[in-house]
Amino acid sequence: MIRNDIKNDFPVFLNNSGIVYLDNSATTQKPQSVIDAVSRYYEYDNANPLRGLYSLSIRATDDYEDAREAVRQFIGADSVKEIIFTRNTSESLNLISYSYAENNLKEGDEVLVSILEHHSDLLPWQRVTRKTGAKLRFVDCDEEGLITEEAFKAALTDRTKIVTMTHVSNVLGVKNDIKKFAEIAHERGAVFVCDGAQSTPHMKIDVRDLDVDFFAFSGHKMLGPMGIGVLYAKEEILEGMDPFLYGGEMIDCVTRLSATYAELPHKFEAGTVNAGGACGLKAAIDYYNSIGIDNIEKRELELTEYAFGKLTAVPHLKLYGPATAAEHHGIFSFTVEGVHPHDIATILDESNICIRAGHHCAQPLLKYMGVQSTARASIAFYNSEEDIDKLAAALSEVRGMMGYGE
Ligand code: 7TS
Repeated sequence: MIRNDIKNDFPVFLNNSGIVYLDNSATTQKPQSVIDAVSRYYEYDNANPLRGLYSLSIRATDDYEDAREAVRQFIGADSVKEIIFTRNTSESLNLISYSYAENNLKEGDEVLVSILEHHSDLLPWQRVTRKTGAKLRFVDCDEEGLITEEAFKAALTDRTKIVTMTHVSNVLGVKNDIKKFAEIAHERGAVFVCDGAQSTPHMKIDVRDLDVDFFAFSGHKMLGPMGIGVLYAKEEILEGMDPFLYGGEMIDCVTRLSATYAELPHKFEAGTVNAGGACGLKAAIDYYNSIGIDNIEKRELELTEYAFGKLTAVPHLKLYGPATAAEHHGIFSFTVEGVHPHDIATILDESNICIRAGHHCAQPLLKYMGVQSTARASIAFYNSEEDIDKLAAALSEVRGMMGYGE
C-alpha cells in the first residue's frame, strides 16, 4: 500500500501547491530523505573519498562504498566490482562504446539496436560503428511498439557482436522481454546491453536473472540526485576492458611513460567522485525499500490503468503505443487533433500541469511512427487519480482554447 499522503514526503509538492507533475520519465521528484542524505554528507562527512588516511576521509569513502553496496543489492549483482558510478545513463552507455565496443568491433561486425532507443542508446553506437567500420542495424517494433521474437531473431546475424536495447521505451512505455532477447543474443555469440533508465525506477531489477552483460541507469530518474548514474557489467567483461577516462584514483602505479590501473571498479572512476550524489542515491534506494518495489509496481499499474481509461475517453486524442493499458508502464504519448504538442504542454502549464512535448530524444522512433512530436505524460507512484483527472479535464479543453468547436 502507498500512503495517501505520500506527496508530503516530497518538498517540491509542498513548495508548489497544486502542481500536477507528470514528467516523471524525464526526472522524478526527490523525497526529503534524499535531500537530507546529500546535505548530511556535506555537513558531516565531506572529504575527498578514496584519498585521505584520516578519519573524515575514511568516513567519506565508507559512505561512497556503502552506496555502491546498496546499488549492488538493489539490482541483484554478484559483486560491488560490477557497479561503476557514472554521471547518468548517457555516460554509462558511452563508457561501453568507448571502452568495450571500440576494442571489440572490426569492419564487417554488426551492432543491433532497436528502433525504440533514446538517443543516448543510439548515438554512442553510431559513433563507434563509424569509427570501427562495423555496421549499425535496427530491429523495428510492430504497430503497438512491441518487438517480437520473430523480428528480433530475423535481425540477428552471425556478424552481430553487440545487441543494445531499452528495457522500457521512454516514448511508448512498452517493455521488452530482455531476459529472452539476451538469451537469444548469447546463443548467437553477441553481448547484450540493456538501457534500464526507464525500468529501474519502476520494477524489480535482477541483473543476474536478466543475464545481461551491461545494464545502465540514472539516479535522478529514481528519486536520487542528478549527476549520479550506474553502469553494471559482468566482472569478467570489465576485467578485459580498458579504462574510459584516465587520471587520478584509477591507477595502481604510474611511471613517466606508462601506468597500471586500479582494481575494479575504481579503474573506471577517474578523478574525484560524486560522493554526495552516491549518498543521495543510497537514500533513494532506502526509500524504495521502505515502501517496497512490489507496492510501487502495483500502485503504478493501478494509476496506469486509470490513466489509460481517462485518456482514451478524451475526444480527438490519439494515444500511441500498446492497445492494452498495462503495457504502457505509466508512459503515455499522445496527440490532440489539430493542436501542436508544444501548444498542448503550454496550455496545460496554465493549469499547473507538467508534461513533456517534443521528440523525447527518440527522433528515429517518431519518424517510424509517422509523427514529428507528441505530448507525453508519465506517472510515478506518488501521483494520484486526482492528478490524472486534472490532466484529462485540461486535455478535453485544449481544442476549445485553440478555437475549435466540438
Ligand atoms: N535512456 C532512456 C530510455 C531514457 O529515457 C533517457 C532519458 C536516457 C537514456 C538518458 O538518461 P540521462 O539520465 O543520461 O539523461 N529520458 C528522458 C526523457 O524521456 N525525457 O527526458 C529525458
